[in-house]
Amino acid sequence: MKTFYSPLHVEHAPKEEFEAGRLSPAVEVPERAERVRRRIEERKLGPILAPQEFGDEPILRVHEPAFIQFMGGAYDQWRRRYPQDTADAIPSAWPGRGMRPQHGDIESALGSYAFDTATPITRGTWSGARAAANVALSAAQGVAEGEHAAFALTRPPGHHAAADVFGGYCYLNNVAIAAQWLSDRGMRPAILDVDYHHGNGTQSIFYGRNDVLFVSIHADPSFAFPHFLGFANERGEGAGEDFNLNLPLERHADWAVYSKALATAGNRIREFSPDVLLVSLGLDTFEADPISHFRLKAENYLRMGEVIARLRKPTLFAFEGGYNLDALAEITVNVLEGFAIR
Ligand code: FKS
Ligand code: ZN
Repeated sequence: MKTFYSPLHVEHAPKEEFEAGRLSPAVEVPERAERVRRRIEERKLGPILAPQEFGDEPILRVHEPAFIQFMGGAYDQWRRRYPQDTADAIPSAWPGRGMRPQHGDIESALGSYAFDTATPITRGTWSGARAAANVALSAAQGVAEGEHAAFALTRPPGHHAAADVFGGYCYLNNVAIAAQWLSDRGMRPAILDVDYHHGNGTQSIFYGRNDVLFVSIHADPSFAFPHFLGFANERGEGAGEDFNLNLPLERHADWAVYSKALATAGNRIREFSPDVLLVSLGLDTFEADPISHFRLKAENYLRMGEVIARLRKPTLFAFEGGYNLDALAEITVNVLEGFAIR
């Protein structure tokens, strides 16, 4: 299996996020993707390739032009506002109900475009986010040209980012951009999101459409981030009705619980009969993940790969969350090897 990877992600290195009432050390760090890359080399999974540059166009098929323009200049705007400081850009005020989103000033724009305080904009954020989109697009191109599978080692992740919203460590929705690119080339994509957190951004981007299926298995938003989307009764709207499937699980879901949801997801995907499958591959369902509560074990990820392989579709895996640095590389590659063996 080919892996696509760009070193530009290393320059996206948030130091801290505001979480649980305090500034705490960031968990979405460069080391995550670096460890996975090294493991792919060690296990000889296949070549690791640099992405091609796809330009703005495929990004603008998913994201709002004004949002892209803002993201491109946000760090410089922030530095001009706080020249004596080195802190990353984190919003501190939002347009609440009855107020009006504004974008003319860095503080108002941050609050209008962001949905949390965990997603700082640093000097290297924009180049890293764009590189991740190119990594996902390059993997999509590989699959479109006949590869049975490809791994996009995307960092920063993408599934929480909506058309004009960033948050949850995500700036550009890598998987949505790749899915739209494939759809624009005549393919019917299904997206399977296995991250612990609901892919609210991906859901919202495709919510009104029946040409892209979105299926997500995640911690119930009644107790888990992103809190405001991902409930079972969100089934799509208009033409998209019944083309969105949320499978929220209990706090401590283990493989017995998880594998049932995965089978349900698989049934819906088979029924949709896509030309291509995109997997938002979050590894924060692991039993020792520091920010999550599911209880999957390392070998369960081999099974996960096998179950996905049995769908027998050209498959693009895109890296999302997963924060246990000691296990992350092993469990990520387990999914890819489980898929390849099958
Ligand atoms: C819990 C606060 C949670 C933010 C969690 C973000 C999760 C991001 C992710 C992604 F794949 F996007 F990286 N804070 N008290 O894992 O879904
Ligand atoms: Zn997650």
